[in-house]
Amino acid sequence: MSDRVEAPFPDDFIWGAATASYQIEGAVAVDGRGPSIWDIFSHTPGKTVNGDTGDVACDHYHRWREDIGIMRELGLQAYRFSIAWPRVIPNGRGPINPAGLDFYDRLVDELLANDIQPFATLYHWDLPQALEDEGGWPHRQTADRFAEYVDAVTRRLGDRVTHWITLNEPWVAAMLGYYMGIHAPGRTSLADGLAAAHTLLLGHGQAMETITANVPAAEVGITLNLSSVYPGTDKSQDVEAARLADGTLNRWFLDPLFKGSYPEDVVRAVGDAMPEVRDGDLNRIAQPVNFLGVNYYSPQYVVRDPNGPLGVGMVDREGEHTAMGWLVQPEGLRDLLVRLNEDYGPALYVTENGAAYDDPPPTNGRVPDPRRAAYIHDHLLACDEAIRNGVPLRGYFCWSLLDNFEWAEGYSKRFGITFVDYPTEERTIKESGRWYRRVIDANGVVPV
Ligand code: IFM
Repeated sequence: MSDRVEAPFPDDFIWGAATASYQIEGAVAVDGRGPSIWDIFSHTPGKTVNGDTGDVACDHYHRWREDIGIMRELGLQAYRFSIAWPRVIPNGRGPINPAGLDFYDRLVDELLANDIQPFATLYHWDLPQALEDEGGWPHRQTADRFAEYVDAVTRRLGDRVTHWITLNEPWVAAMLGYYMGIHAPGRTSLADGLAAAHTLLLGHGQAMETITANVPAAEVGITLNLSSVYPGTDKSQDVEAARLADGTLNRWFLDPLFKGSYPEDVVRAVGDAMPEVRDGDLNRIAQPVNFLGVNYYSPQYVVRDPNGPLGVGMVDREGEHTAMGWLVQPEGLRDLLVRLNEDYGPALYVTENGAAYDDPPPTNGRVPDPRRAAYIHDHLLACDEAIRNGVPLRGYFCWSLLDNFEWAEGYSKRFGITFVDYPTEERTIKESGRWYRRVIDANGVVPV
């Protein structure tokens, strides 16, 4: 019996799921991989919940065939994964490690043999530690090192991978890593955070040039963590605070990428912490992309708070929250997609969306996770609304294919549509995954 379709999606819409190298691969010292900032950070006492590290993670480095089998069972049309820079250039500069590239070569071949389109992300936060020792992302030359690495990867895989994402969530890499200190490498300077963000954007621009030279037919984009930012009250000071918060989270990246300038209001607010921007940088950053990747989880409600960063504070709202404590609000995704189309206009993919919940372990091969299925269901209806409002949304990737290493939260938070029993590495597709398969088969939203 075929499903009742609540919202049909366009015929060429792409359905996928996403992961990232350090979160799933494990095998951190295998086949010549060098250490990344996350190896060092996660091994530093007190930095992750339970002292968890990515040493083994989902052992995807050894179980990738089985994981492609799961993708097939889910009916995925595309798989977004990231490539680990320290596998490819273990010291961040200098010789390429062929064994590191071989791993992704095999993965891509097997994906294609199974009719699953690879979407490769080139940087999902695992900077080689050797480059952090030279100054890390705040150091301008790191963009050159990134372009060298991108050159090596795209020469090897560019004959088969057509969709490339330069960076995942540069806001998180820069701000949580260099300003708030809660992600690797754990620095706590606003100036370092902003300098890191600028080098990341510059690296994106240089990578765009490299990829288009090596793979002229490639579709290339960048993925940002974006949100709809609303004032917590209608007081003018909170409306202003929300505008500034939108500036630091969204416009700080969107404006340079799509308008070739940093937003003036935020430039004023950060004052002396503003990084050096050289002539030509913004032109390089603003080269046209083929698409923008949107990672959306939750909206933000903002008030003026004299003690918060730049005078901004967050407030919470009543309603459903995930295990991360994040408010569930699908309208935030609809508003965001509509706004991106109105203000910037690129083709869009939702490259991440999903939820952590405290799932029970499998019983008789089943993991009931109705709240996750409901979360994805409601966010897909929000995507449908956006499409009906003229938004050029091309695809949706749920986060995540597998439960995995959730950064500072370690293994305590499960985002997968597939359950991973870490002691045995056994995988079980959750009920949300079985439901997602029905969505893909129907090419539209079906009841949970
Ligand atoms: O797990 C992360 C992912 O690496 C980047 N985007 C958000 C996810 C959930 O926190």
